[in-house]
Amino acid sequence: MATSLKNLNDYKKEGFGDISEKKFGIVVADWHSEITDVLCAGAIDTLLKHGAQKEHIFRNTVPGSFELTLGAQFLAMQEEIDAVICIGVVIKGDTKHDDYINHAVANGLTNVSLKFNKPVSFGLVTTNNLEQALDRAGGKHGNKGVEAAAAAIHMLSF
Ligand code: DLZ
Repeated sequence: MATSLKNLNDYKKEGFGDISEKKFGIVVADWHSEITDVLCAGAIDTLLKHGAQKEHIFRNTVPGSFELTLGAQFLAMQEEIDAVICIGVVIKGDTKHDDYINHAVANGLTNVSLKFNKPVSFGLVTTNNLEQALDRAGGKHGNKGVEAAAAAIHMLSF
């Protein structure tokens, strides 16, 4: 659970390097798009707030979170892309689909990041219900898209 100490929404701009020449690929899952759109807007706002140029942000969609990995790979393999931000929402249902998707995405994005030596951030909101997801998309637990963008920016200054 996000806490006041761990919530990256509060990251300070001074902690990051100059990203004005950096290029960002964003992959957004269409599944639960009413929420992923808000997360993506939070990510883009954060990049702009920290000095990225609008023309340097490339937003792409994939059908569902399971496809985030391949989408991330398509972007990460492009030399001009410096970091990739992945956004999705997986809500628990009657079956274990969420487990399979979440693990696949976590492992997949880790592999892409290591394979291409680029930040690939995990903006996957994984919740038990819709309310918890909304709480993390501009609600009481902040906006996880903001956090995913902040993590990518931070890693670029590593
Ligand atoms: C199939 C499926 C289900 C049941 N739930 C979600 C979800 O909560 N969030 C999400 O992003 N995607 C879901 N999907 C779609 C899969 O991620 C994937 O797009 C399909 O299985 C096709 O490969």
